[in-house]
Amino acid sequence: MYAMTGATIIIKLLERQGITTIAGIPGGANLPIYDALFASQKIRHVLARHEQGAGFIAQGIARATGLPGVCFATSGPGATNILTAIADAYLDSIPIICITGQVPLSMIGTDAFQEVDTYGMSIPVTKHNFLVRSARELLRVIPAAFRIACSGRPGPVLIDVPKSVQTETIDFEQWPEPGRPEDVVICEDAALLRAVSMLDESQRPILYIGGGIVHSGAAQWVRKLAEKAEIPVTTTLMGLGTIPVSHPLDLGMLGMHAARSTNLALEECDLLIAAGVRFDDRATGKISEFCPGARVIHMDIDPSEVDKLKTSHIPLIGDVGETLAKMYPLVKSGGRGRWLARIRDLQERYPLVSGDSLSPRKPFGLILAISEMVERDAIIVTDVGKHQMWTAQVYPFMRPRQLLTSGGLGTMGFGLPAAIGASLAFPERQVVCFTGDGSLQMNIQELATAVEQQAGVTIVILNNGSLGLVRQQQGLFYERHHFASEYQVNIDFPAIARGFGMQAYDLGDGKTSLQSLSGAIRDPRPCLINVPIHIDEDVYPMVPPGAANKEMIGGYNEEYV
Ligand SMILES: Cc1ncc(C[n+]2csc(CCOP(=O)(O)OP(=O)(O)O)c2C)c(N)n1
Ligand SMILES: [Mg+2]
Repeated sequence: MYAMTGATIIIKLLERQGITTIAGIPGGANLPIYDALFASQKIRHVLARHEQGAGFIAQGIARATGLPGVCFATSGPGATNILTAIADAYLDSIPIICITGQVPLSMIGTDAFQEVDTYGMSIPVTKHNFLVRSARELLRVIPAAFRIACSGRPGPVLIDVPKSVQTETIDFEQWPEPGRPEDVVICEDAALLRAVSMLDESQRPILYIGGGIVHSGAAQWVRKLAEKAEIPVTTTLMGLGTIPVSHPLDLGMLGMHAARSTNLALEECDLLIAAGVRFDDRATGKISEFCPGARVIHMDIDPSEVDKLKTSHIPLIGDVGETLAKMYPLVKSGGRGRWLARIRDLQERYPLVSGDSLSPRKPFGLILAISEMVERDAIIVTDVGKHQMWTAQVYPFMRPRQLLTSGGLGTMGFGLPAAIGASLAFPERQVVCFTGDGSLQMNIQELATAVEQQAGVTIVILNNGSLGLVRQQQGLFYERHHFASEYQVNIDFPAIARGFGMQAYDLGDGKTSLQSLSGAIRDPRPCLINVPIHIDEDVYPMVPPGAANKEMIGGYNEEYV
């Protein structure tokens, strides 16, 4: 027989789930949970400097490992601050568990100090959420939260725990089993066989793969199927790394900032095998004109994704890894030499990188030079903006979970705390965060957390003195009205980083060279490198928002560059 408070039950259940790191910030409404955490020998607490930082640290852990990350916030402002990180996890299907403090049950609905309706506000941005009404409920709710976060299509779960529930003591006989993912759903055989013959008939198929492949651990099956049936593979931003960049069948990213050859190949394909993707507008452009001549096979674990934006000829609802594995032995091998030759021809005609873009003072050259300085198992994190797209375009990603980036929500401020989370999960690996001067300022306070935790992150600022991606759109579509997108103050980021206790370097100081920093990048302590980038360096090619992918502008062989 056990007698325990709700707060202690929470911490013990988290320990039983195997949780070893929690990021958060304490406050009045979650102090009992913090007091129980104080007594834990198994869980390390990471004190973030803003709850959004805590949420993204938990996400960094979850994205790097595939296992759920946990974060804590107090009621009211703590909860509202963490909501952005939860919404971000929701759009990218990342399993995190967020436990918020709430005012005591008797005060709910009275506009008590630091009371907001966290449950209500989190409904649209969580996979599931709970408002716990008794300590006993925790024995059911906490394992259920983990099961839900990790089963099927993963996602964030929020548990709001009133302070009176945290302090309530109950007796109970037995601990519940930890929450584990449910068995995966397998697609129907009849549909699978139809998909196999559709593929066998196709002359110009393309595999279009995304984050679902990463979540299901299906990268090896993508590769095997692609190699056997000679299918070129394009990935979304979330899918980068699932097929190595060096692979001859890799087409890179599709969509708004894809290589021209990739979008043109999609125009010509006769069969689109969409696997673990959701036809996001950044990938498809104007959906009615996406892959105009193609039949569509759509594989996804989440039935609500099928036919949501693009009607499929054959939906295959189930775990994508299982679906691809079942398909692999059944499909005909080879026979698509002409299609592969056509694609090589497009790629030669429209290279993404060429000429002076390889100078290390230019974005592509800088990113490629850094990729050669870091170890192969380094984890790459980005923020949101031009620097994110340049990284997605040219970094040689070789494995799933190598790139951590905010895809669906596109949240500036994601990079630094997510990089800290990744480093906490894999302390022996190098973690490089490519950020922008705008994005870094959204969660710059987490520099303190990185120093305090001695997280081995290298922060590389591509500093163009502007909200670059916004400024680019103003240049192209708003008559060059560069309004509210150019910073008037030149910030000395290295001085700020040093103020937080971090090593810092400036490639703009006239004496520091990138090559001289290889020791600093390898150093396990956190460091920051400021790299001046010309304000007019833009990201090309680009599909104008709302246009069809074939209407992309810029890139080599075009008047824009
Ligand atoms: C929280 C948030 N606010 C606003 C935006 C809109 N936005 C997208 S990119 C961008 C500019 C990013 O600037 P910076 O981080 O310096 O990157 P750059 O594009 O200059 O490389 C803005 C404001 C956003 N994505 N996220
Ligand atoms: Mg910028």
